Amino acid sequence: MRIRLILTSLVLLPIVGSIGAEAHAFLDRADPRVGSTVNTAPRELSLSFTQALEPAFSTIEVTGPSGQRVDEGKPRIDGKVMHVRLKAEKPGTYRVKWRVLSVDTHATEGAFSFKVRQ
Ligand SMILES: [Cu+2]
Repeated sequence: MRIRLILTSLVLLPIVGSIGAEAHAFLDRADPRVGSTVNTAPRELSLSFTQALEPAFSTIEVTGPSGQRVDEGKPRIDGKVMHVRLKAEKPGTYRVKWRVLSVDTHATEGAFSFKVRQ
């Protein structure tokens, strides 16, 4: 009986785990879009997540073509959306690294890039 209970919980664990994973804050869309090429250097970046964020524990780092940080000031968080102002920089590849805490207290992180056309 006891062994059977343990076995049952082992089988159930991965299922519970995957249900929890769906509730995390994952990146839903970004503006500029993930992997896109835009004509002019954006003055603001916004990331939309699948869940509301905890502003105090959600961070973003954006580096420009020269490798310097171009995010300016603290990100503004409005529910599921994070906005950050960007310093104008030259054309090239911009890299975005985000780490957020959703209201369900789960942390997620990710990175992507976009390009500004020459
Ligand atoms: Cu979660």
